Amino acid sequence: MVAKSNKQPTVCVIGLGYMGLPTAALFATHGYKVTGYDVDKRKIASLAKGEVYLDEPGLKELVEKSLKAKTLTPSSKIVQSDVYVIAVPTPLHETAQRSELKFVILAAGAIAGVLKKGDLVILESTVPPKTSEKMMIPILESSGLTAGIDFGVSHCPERAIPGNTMHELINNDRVIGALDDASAKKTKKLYESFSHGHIHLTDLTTAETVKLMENTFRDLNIALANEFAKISEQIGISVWEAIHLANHHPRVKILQPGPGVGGHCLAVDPWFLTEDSIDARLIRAAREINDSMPAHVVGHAEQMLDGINHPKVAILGAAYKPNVDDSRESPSTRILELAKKRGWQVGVHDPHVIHYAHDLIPLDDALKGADLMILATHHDAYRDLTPDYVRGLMRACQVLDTRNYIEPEIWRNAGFNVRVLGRGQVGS
Ligand code: SAJ
Repeated sequence: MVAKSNKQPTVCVIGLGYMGLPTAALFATHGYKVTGYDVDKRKIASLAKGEVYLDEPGLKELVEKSLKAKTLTPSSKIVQSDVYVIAVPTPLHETAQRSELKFVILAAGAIAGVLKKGDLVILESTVPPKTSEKMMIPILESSGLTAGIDFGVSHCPERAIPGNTMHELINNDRVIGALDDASAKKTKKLYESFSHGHIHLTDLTTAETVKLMENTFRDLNIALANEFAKISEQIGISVWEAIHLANHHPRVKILQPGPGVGGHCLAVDPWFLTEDSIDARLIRAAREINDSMPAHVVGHAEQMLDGINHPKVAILGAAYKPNVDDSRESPSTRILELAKKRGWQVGVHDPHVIHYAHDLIPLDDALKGADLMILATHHDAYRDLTPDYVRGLMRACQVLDTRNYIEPEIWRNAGFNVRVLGRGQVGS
């Protein structure tokens, strides 16, 4: 049984990344004293100066407010608190299609060092089923305390979409998996402080699985759209029009094809769900289809560049989706690597991304002398690109649109060779 107290518990959020910082700021503006911990000292130093390093609508204001009110304290060490919220990355393993849980292990180990009776540990990071029960609780119990008797444990996976994080954190329903009723009650009370969504209670392992199922559902639906795109190219129709028409059926909601699925979630979570399963053929096939899309795009590019000596390609967009600064698992990176492998000169531009594994250059430099412009990410900033402007910079006037973003007829009438992914009738 977790000890009862009327005092507002203090909260320590471990990991101030895409979800940790927004969550810390929400607790800190809804009645809790929060310590925000991160291993990255630069993040802590930025926050201490009042600088917010994430580009999420509404986040800056909340962080500034809580820093000013001193309800959020950035810290380079885990401070003893009543509640610990683990929001660390859970990436794919470097060498296998399975989870890398070292950051959760480190966080749980550090918490075990300061854990006391009556505390609550909430895992927010996305993890494979049974991680809380089989991995996290034993580490926490190395403190000498017993889960469910001395301290509470719950899993409250975040379900907000990057680019609209604050709105979704506040308004989406929440699923809380808890070890026991006391943990469930305490966790619900915490999240109710800022959440307008319904809070659904379940056990730890179900909550872990629900989160993975949600992202797998989306990944699978996008794989279907991508397979439809490839088939439509062969048939000679536009997949975009076909999907639009099919979606008028009351029970059909096909997602959009594209150059592949990026980001830290959809490209990763289905592997977490299947890592110990022998019965997951469909999920694995969907992952493979989505992972095949960058090569499919480069195949189109290869045909369009046929006969051009020392081709130069401009890739527009390094982020994994429009209007965000996140390039993790971005299909653009894979397109870039495959293009370089073919010996093409490549210039990449992105108006939002700041930290990228490759060079980013100004738009004009990327387009200057290029033989093909690949629109990889449909940022709003690219809306204003006109054929007249682009023609003045490029060597060969060719566009490959992977997002059905441009008006092909306008560009064709201006003398461009245009291909749109999934549009079979158009082409070279
Ligand atoms: N994409 C397509 N076609 C589509 C939709 C998306 O190709 O029709 C691509 C995007 O371009 C991008 C990738 O999929 O490369 C993922 O983007 P996304 O916007 O679908 O999702 P994420 O990864 O930004 O956020 C997802 C969300 N999950 C679901 O919608 C089920 C979010 O709610 C989760 O909180 C997040 O994963 C997470 O953190 O798990």
